[in-house]
Amino acid sequence: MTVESTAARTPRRSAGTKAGTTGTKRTTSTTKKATSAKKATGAGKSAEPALVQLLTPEGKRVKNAEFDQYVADITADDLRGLYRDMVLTRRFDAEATSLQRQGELGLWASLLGQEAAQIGSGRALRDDDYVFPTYREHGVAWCRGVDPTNLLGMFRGVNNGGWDPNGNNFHLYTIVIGSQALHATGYAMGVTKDGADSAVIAYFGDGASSQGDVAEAFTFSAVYNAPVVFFCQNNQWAISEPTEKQSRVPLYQRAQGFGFPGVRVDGNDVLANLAVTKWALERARAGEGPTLVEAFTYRMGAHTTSDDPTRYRGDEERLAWEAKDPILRLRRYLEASNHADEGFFAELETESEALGKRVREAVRAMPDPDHFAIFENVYADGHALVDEERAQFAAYQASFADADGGK
Ligand SMILES: Cc1ncc(C[n+]2csc(CCOP(=O)(O)OP(=O)(O)O)c2C)c(N)n1
Ligand SMILES: [Mg+2]
Repeated sequence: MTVESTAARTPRRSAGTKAGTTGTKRTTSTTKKATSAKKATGAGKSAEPALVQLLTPEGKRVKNAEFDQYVADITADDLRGLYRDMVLTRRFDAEATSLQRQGELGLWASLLGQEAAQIGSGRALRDDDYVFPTYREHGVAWCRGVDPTNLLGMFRGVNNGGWDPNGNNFHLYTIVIGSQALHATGYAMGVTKDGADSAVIAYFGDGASSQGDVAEAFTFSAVYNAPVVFFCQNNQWAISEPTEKQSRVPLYQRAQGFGFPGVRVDGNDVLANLAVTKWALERARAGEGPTLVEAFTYRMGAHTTSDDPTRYRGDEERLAWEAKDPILRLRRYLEASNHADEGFFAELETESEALGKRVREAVRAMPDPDHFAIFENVYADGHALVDEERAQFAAYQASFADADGGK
């Protein structure tokens, strides 16, 4: 396994901390692949946490005895596909940020820098798997086939979600930090009761890892051997709080105390994220229970468009992470291995611009909702209190008409 310290700020570690963790004992159908990969999460002697990496920041493919097998069948076409996914996701994200700045959206949470973690893990999923995202999983939504324009209604304030979760097995964005880890665990327990072999994945951040909901999800999923993957994007910041304020040990080691494996992957390496997530999903399908994946990455932009990161972090670490850009490293690999030519990159550029235009036009055309619609979905058969609130709201609305001379 290649171990590279990508930490711009090395997490504070307690003495004697080992990289990796113990696995679950309740292995029912351990495949050879899974057994061997589990070693990658085992105790290491190095002082730095182990980091699974298949592509270096320079775009060089490095061998990995445990995880290569999960991307062994990847074709040049697949690699170009991963690149395309990342480029289009970044373009969509940039458009959304601009739309917020132009007053078309109330807020936007950018995924800039986290494309590899999201596309790699998103492309590891099967259609029948179920995803529980935070509010930043635009790349995963893309992989699930959710139209990007549907992600923007909530941020424009014209709907409460914008897509049918069961249409793409992609749950609605969740703002209550960490709560979706419990939703995912409950869903995964249900999958087992149904006798299905699909898996569930819960996305959350480094900050969320401190939430009680996440700890409870870890406990329940371990005890009930639920087929769930906890995919933690450690982007180094929870708004203005650095990861050092979340944990005294590397986050992936948290899993050890709950009795399931944890692994740290280079979050900016799309191949490594694909391989590690496939491994974790395979474990879930094989009845081996939960896995914690810590994708070690970086939030290149602000927490949201309401945040100004220059108030709490310097340029130095951003520049260090820019050198590890996920898109650039795959481009370097594609070019060096002659898997893509200039024509491919030029065509993608045209496609990106077309996506930006489509998103812009779709957002501007979104109709304002009926202001009274919110009262319709509270109770199936209506309720006196809701009627009272509707009447109050109607009076409030009417007061504006009075102020405006009855217009
Ligand atoms: C239960 C709860 N507490 C606080 C907040 C406010 N809040 C919104 S985002 C955030 C930080 C989350 O950080 P992290 O989990 O690292 O995810 P990231 O935003 O970095 O992707 C907080 C505290 C919230 N939404 N929900
Ligand atoms: Mg974070």
